[in-house]
Amino acid sequence: MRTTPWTTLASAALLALATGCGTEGAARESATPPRAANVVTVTAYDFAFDAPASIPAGLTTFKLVNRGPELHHVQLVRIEEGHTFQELAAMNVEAGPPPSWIRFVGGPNAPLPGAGSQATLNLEPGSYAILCFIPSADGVLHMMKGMARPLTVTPVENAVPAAPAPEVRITLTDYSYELAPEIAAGRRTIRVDNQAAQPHELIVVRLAPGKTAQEMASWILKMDGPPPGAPIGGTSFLGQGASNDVTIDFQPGEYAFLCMVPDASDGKPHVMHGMVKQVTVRGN
Ligand SMILES: [Cu+2]
Repeated sequence: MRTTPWTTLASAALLALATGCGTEGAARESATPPRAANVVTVTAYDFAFDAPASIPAGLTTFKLVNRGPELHHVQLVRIEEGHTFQELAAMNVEAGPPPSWIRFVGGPNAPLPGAGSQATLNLEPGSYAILCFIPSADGVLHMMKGMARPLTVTPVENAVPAAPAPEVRITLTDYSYELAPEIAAGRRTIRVDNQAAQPHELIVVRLAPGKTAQEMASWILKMDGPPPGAPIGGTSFLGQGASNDVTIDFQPGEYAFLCMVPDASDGKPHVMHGMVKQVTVRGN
């Protein structure tokens, strides 16, 4: 039986990103979520999350603050009825594909240590987990070191039903990023929709001067030498039909979008299936 780990490759690459020399321009943690979303701050430490145990349903902005020094992200997972957080926490996540009773609903992807990132999504009531799939240098995933905690989303009346129209849309497919319109410099909210059969993520990397997305893609697979860019957020794994709005401060320059989700058929990260895109952000 083929085993397709659902975290390892993605996470190993992010680990190396954290330890390489960063470039300027990491996303700044700051205000103004779109409209009246409930704001939930999740603080990541080595190795724990500080987060509420229970939050109301509806439009929610997750603000990740990484107190590091290692790299962390927030992976929100919805647990279907009949299953529990304890069941999920006890699984060996590297031993095979994800169980059928969880759904990847995103969350803010990794910023540099010391920085922040954010993602907004519409949460339905139910049982969730907050996880970090990123490993330490010893190869052990942070979720196995304590970065896994349950989150209960409680029903509320008059939950904010949906986010306002985004400025930019990114559609995830097997295996590409469809971006429209182009991103202009400034603080932008991007709706990331996964319409593909497989889960995908959006790692946003601000490229160092003169570096390309292809160089980033090559580097992320080998992690040899300093990284040609710095992570500034994005969304963690999104299952089919899932959607996140990410808000990022873009300076003019070159950016890379990458997906390191292991492929359902061959286990290789999606970047090896061509899921990498270079994006130019122009000044106004
Ligand atoms: Cu992908």
